[in-house]
Amino acid sequence: NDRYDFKAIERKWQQRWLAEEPDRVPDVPTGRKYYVLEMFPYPSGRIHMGHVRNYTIGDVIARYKRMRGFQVMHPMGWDAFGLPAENAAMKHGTHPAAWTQDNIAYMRGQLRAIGLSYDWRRELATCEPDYYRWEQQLFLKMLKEGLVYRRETTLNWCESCQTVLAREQVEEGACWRCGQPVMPRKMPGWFFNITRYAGELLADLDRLSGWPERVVAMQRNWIGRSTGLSCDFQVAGSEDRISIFTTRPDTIFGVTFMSLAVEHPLLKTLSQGLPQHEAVQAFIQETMIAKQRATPDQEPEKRGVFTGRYCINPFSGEQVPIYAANFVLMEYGTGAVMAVPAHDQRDFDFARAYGLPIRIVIQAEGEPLSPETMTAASTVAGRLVNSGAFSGLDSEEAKQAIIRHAEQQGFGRPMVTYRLRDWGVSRQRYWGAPIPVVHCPHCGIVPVPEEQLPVVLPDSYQPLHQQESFLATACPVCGGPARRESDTLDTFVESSWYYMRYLCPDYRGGLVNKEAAAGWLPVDQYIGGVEHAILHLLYSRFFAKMLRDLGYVGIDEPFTNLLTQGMVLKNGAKMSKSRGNVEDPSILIEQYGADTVRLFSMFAAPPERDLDWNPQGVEGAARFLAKIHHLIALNTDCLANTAELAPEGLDPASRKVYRKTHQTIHRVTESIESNFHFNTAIAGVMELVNAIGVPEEAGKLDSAVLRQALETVLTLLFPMAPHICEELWEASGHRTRLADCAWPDYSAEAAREDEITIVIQVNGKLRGKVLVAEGTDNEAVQAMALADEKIVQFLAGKRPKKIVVVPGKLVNIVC
Ligand code: ANZ
Ligand code: ZN
Repeated sequence: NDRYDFKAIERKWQQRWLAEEPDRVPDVPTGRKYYVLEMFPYPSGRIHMGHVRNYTIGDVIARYKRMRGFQVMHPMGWDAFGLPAENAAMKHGTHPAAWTQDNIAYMRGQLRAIGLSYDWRRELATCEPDYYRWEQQLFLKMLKEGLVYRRETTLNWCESCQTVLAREQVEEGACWRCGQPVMPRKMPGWFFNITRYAGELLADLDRLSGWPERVVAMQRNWIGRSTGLSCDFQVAGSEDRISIFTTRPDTIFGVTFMSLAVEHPLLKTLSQGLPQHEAVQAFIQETMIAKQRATPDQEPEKRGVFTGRYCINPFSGEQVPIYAANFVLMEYGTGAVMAVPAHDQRDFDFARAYGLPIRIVIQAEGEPLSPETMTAASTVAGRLVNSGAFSGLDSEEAKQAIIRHAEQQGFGRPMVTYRLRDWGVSRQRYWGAPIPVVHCPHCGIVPVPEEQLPVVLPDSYQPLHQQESFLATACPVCGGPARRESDTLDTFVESSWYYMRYLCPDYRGGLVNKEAAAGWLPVDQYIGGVEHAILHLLYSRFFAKMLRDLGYVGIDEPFTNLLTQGMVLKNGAKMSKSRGNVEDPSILIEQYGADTVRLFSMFAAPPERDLDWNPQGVEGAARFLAKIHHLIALNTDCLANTAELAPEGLDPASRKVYRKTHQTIHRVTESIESNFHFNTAIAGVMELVNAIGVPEEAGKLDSAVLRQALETVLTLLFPMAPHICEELWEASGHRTRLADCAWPDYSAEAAREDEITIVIQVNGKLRGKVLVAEGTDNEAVQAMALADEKIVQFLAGKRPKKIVVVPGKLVNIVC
């Protein structure tokens, strides 16, 4: 089993594919369509094993579906904007555009070396003005529709660098570059109104039966729907009202104080003229700074300050003190919380810390609760106590009754809130798509006229707010001096619609050609890492719905099926630069060939599982391909022989191979169709190769049977190892490409095992017979014998002492 010359073979086929473009498809499909898409890479410099695995999975599916008669859309491109390009620019003084283009050129070569069957004519890079101009056009349309708006946000600001920092650029509260402390700074920013779609984004999760349940659950959780009551508390001695949102209206008689987010607008004036005012303002300031420094998983110690004012519980008429508190979020509900320390843990902690009263209003069965002895809030359901006319109701009934009462009295209403926030898309960075608006001192915010699109990034790679020549412009409305917007768009915007642009990369009439979209969308199979389970997928779903409503596309959901592939590990640890355990795909391909690398990564684990990279496994895959090469090389004559296969009268050895061939087609097809388990598919082909036997002896088999078996091996293996299979197919005299052949059908008749008669004896005497498939194992034969009607009658409930099975002949039951 010498290694075959994989280099020459792979070079030859890759050159042909490049020249002949066999995988090109039209912008509007002309047959049964299938759209398979892999998450496009960030052009970071080199591809890694995770990419190889992701793209090979997609490629195997694409090649398989083509053989199944589908017209397959299988594109590739580059998610080309983003921070690393700017960092590289700073470090090496190369322009982000040049750095990105160089990386793309290099990585494109790496992808070609894997033998991926893309329609390369559809390749796109999101940093090209020809891509982002359509995004800018859409932005203007969204502006018109109220789907994008501008408001103040708090950002991380480094005073010494005069720049906004991304979360990942803040290290322990300090700027990653100069080490100076980062300060919060209010600035206007642009937001996409994704919350308008919160309800639909949530409801349609039920339709995504082709997605991993885990991903659906993560999305559901992220959207986070809550239902409850919004209710107004009047500030004592004032006309001001505080609206709260609660999911527990049943606890409203247990309110002992009110907590406001530090950003709550009332806090500016609430304590004016009172001795508390200064302390409140200081607390607000402090908390805002601390919030900026906190990492998302840090839960800060609960702190607050009394405002000196009270508000009135509309149900009880009771006055409770108003606090500013650091754990209330302005972005959720109404930014105000009616605090019920007896039944909410955060309120409990706060009440204990500040000596506030705790009043029990829900009593569960069992031991009566007491505020003095409680060590934690009681959050279970029960009966209402101390709750006026509502006392005695159980908590679920009470929720409804209390909402109804508030509605009737006009101080409350049912309310649904979502945890999902509007999508802040402003980035104060250079390497992104410019936001196409102009700020005019007279006319305000003015959209850039469509015929002036794209607003192209200037050549100089400073942040746009520092580039006077970019900023200075004339107002499109009044012609007076105006300033361009200096923010660029979050790169997640580009990746929310790239799968549409692939369909018509040269289309000049808009973001997507409607006919192409109608023909190809939705994506039938999307494949990528689970790290994108939330944001990228949610944003893409939002875009699909929004573009549907804007009349671009006719789909509700972008991705019918989703496969989240597992990680590539080495000795159980994630491959990463910091661990120094990275396998470079290019070196592996150089050493073993693309087919081997592909085969190994498909064989070592099913796609959704983690894959452990091990050298023996790669060697094994290489040996297997070498064996096939050898087997076919020794039997090319047989492949050229066109004699008909006559199943009757085959010699036993040929009959076995004939049967195994059909069984293998069946098994491989099932493994792919049910859940893309290419590992079991490959194992099936390996068994068939074993069944054919030693290559030198294979010639003894019926030649039509051998031909069918060998052709089956090549066909079934083609999606995983396309170069060698195509080469051997051609070498054995075929004129058509293997890629153009149909996936084989199997014959159930041919796959059926021969049946043989097994004699059943009890204590050495013949008592019955069973028919079993040849090759059935002893245990199964024994079970069938014991289940045989005659034997059951004969044994009449007696337990056998011993059972002897003579394979292929008899079962003797001793009792
Ligand atoms: C009173 C109450 C009593 C509450 C009780 C809970 C238990 P979910 O389920 O996550 O939606 N809340 C409301 N707005 C808030 C905000 N902006 N920041 C922090 N907390 C806020 O949570 C809803 C509950 O979280 C609301 O119900 C409110 O506290 C609090 F025994 O109101 B609850
Ligand atoms: Zn103007």
